[in-house]
Amino acid sequence: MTTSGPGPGTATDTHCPYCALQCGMRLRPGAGPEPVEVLERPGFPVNRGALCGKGRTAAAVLRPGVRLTEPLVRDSRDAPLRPASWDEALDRVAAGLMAVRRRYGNDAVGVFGGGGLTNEKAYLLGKFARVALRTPNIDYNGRFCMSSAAAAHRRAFGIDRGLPFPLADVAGTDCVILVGANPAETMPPALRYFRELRENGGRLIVVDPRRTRTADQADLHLQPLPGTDLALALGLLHLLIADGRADKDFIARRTTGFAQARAAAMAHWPGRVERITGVPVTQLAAAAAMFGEAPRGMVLTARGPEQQSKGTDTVSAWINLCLAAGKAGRPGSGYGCLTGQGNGQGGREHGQKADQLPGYRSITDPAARRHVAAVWGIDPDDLPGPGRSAYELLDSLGGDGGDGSGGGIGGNNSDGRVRALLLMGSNPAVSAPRAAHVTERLRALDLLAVGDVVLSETARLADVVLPVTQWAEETGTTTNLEGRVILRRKAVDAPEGVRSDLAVLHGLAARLGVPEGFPEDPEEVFEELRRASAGGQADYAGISYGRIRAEDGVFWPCPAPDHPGTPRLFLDRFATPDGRARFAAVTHRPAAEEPDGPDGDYPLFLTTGRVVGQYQSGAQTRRVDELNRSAPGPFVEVHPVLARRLGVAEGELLAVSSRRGRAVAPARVTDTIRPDTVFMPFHWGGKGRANSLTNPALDPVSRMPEFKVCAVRVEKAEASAVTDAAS
Ligand SMILES: Nc1nc2c(c(=O)[nH]1)N[C@H]1C(S)=C(S)[C@@H](COP(=O)(O)OP(=O)(O)OC[C@H]3O[C@@H](n4cnc5c(=O)[nH]c(N)nc54)[C@H](O)[C@@H]3O)O[C@H]1N2
Ligand SMILES: Nc1nc2c(c(=O)[nH]1)N[C@H]1C(S)=C(S)[C@@H](COP(=O)(O)OP(=O)(O)OC[C@H]3O[C@@H](n4cnc5c(=O)[nH]c(N)nc54)[C@H](O)[C@@H]3O)O[C@H]1N2
Ligand code: SF4
Ligand SMILES: [Mo]
Repeated sequence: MTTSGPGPGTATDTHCPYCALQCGMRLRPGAGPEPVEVLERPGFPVNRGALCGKGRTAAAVLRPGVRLTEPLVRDSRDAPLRPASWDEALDRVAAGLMAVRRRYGNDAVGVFGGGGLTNEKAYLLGKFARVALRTPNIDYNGRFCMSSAAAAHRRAFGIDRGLPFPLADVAGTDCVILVGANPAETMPPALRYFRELRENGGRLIVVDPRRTRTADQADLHLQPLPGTDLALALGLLHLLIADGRADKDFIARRTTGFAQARAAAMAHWPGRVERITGVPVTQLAAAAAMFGEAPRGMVLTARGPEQQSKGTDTVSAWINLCLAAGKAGRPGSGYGCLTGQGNGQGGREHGQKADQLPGYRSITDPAARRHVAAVWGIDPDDLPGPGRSAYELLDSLGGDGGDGSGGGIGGNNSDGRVRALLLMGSNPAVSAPRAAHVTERLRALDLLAVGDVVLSETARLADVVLPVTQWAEETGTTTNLEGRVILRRKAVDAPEGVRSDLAVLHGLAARLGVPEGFPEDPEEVFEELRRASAGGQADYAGISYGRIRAEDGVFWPCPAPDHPGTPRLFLDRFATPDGRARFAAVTHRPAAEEPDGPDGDYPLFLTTGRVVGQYQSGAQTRRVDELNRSAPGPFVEVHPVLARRLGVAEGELLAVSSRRGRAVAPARVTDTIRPDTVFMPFHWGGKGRANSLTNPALDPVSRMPEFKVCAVRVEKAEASAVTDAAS
């Protein structure tokens, strides 16, 4: 169980710290300012040596001048952060958590995690919340990312794994519909498979309100209004059935619920769908024919259709289309979701989600509670129940304010508010919806403790900042978008003064009176995770560090050491009790907030997303010069027709206002976007923060906020407007 670094001069095979592709890379001790140099690792099958700019420059964030190297504490609310010893910092956090628990009850403390954390960290964080803090209130940023696709997956297939097949299978199918996904910017090395698909004679259909660099490569680009994917999918299903292309044999043998789904689709005839989506009937018919005629096919969704207040139903509608076409549970066919964060898949399996226990078990299932409690050595009755979802948790922070929509927790915390928060691996002051409100809530806490590698916008608000080790400085597993469990390996020692997240949890648990059960060694944590996951849906029991090293990763479920792992799911049966996939009878509904007409206060759609040069809240990538040169700051994409109406030229400042706030950023004039819609990337805080505008309307099933649709007003801003924009 060694986690120490390799000898001098040796190269270490590991993986990128950023997105869910988890590209393989090789690190060599660096000769320049960076402690390691990033090299290609052609042998890793997913990216085959290719890296995007973020991966290539990831070592820049390891530099001492860029990252945190000592704990910081604040002596009072208004005092500045100052350096402190680890003992002082951990004592402060433990005392603050204990004080709140004593005064208000266990459920007045909360934990917020991240989908970038390794499986070991995510697992131990969930255990820390339930065993050391005994609070139900833990959730994570994956709620903003994966939750709608996860809910729809489980509804249809009984299990949630982003891709039920290796990504390389994309190259060998006949037709792919890529819905609200822009891999040209978000996963560049994955584009290879879409290119190969077309070289092999397959077709690519892209659904996106913007003609992205991904859409440029498509055979057909459908450009719907934001928030109308549900109607679009129903319209395609309608046409597929009307054209006699439904696979009756597959439907009869392998599915249930078709009659109801069919009835719902029949109410979405092409003319109606054209009116809702803005996609012409001819294009709808072309797409339905292309997909229906293809012998094999896939639908892949990403955040476009998922980050909606109806994201779960929307994904269900796309799954319905696959099922009706007989394109699921067969080699070369299926529905998949392109998971986002580095460990977006594993992060949702091991218990940092409010309603889950390790192994993708439900926290309300008595058998699951018994199993996990036995591994943890506690009484099942002492395990808390489900807590609040991410936005509801953030909204409930602090002694007063918030919408108080949370609810569902007991204890003696009569007003149900969370007054102390431990946060690891997220930067919600930039990335949460309605971010000005969330920032105010974070400020209202009795204690905010943040573990991070850099001083993020959220860490700046903290009472205690804990500087932690990064990808190249530690060992741990992640699970990529294919469900492949892989090993990040330590390549270099961290600077003195920095500790691992696992060591932080170990130190805090000991101070909270739980000295056992929180090991600092990642492999020891993984061994426990294997046992906790055994028999669950995401079964890792047969996976070990040794096997991952030998096999370039192992696909879960893998219930035993001699089990080969499961690259392809559902070929014989779906993971439902009767083995059949379930259609969902879903119907279209409008977004929670729509433009209020040409003369209204908020006449335009705003949608948000990403650019290739920055990652998420930008906490890491905004510290890398090369990336800042390629993506220097926020912008507002506007169509030339709209720009003319606003009297604004390229580069001039625009003020964008919604019912929640205001943001100011330069115009980027382009005919690749619909004239009724503007787009902002969300990678920056300050005046150009897109999330000052976004709507925290939640999907009723997944509790996913509607990042992709809200109503705004756009005006030319005077330079003076910059100073009074929301900060
Ligand atoms: N460079 C970079 N790469 C990343 C990340 C990053 O921050 N930067 N983040 C990683 C993470 S965590 C994630 S989740 C993934 C996200 O990966 P993607 O989902 O590919 O990224 P987004 O840009 O959020 O959204 C994709 C597309 O959805 C479109 N869209 C907007 N509204 C709608 C709509 O209503 N319907 C449809 N059909 N489409 C719509 C947008 O125009 C955008 O082009 O990327 C991962 N990779
Ligand atoms: N408007 C809009 N908002 C969005 C989205 C959108 O499309 N539009 N997308 C949403 C999505 S899909 C996502 S995933 C979220 C992501 O948004 P965030 O949750 O803010 O994600 P990151 O910016 O990756 O923040 C991760 C933080 O953890 C730190 N960190 C990195 N590794 C570690 C580690 O090992 N340990 C610890 N303790 N810290 C670490 C990083 O430095 C960084 O500060 O944003 C959501 N917000
Ligand atoms: S595509 Fe994702 S995993 Fe690959 S190098 Fe870029 S950020 Fe890293
Ligand atoms: Mo994400």
